[in-house]
Amino acid sequence: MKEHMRSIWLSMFVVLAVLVTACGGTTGPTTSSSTTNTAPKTVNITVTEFKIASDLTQFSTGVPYHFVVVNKGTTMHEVMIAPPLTGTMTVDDLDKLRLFEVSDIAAGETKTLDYTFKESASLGKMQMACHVPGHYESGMMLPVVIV
Ligand SMILES: [Cu+2]
Repeated sequence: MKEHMRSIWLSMFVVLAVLVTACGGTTGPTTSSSTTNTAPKTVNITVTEFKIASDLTQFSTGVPYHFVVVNKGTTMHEVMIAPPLTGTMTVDDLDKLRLFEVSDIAAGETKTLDYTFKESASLGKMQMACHVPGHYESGMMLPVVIV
């Protein structure tokens, strides 16, 4: 009888121990990996007359990016990611093809935007550009690649 009670207590302890480890094993790693996956990657862009500089020009699809655009120039600028302006294409046409636009960045101002690329683009297909009249023609563009 004494021996029988001991085995019951032992089996209850084993069941309890299994439950505790099962819970700890599933909740722990899941929460920590989800927080690291969603942290966006910061991209620093500087605009001046008449140049766009970015610390990153190759992007990956599915990765969240946090674009920080600083206007270190003396006039209003914008940054658009769109195909190159060619032939008879107008800026209005580009507005329909653009991936995103950070517009009306005043001199000395910083604007931010979060964006995740969905489609890849080889060299020559997409570029960062400022389409304030006359700026693109003066060289305010930077080719980008999306893989
Ligand atoms: Cu500009």
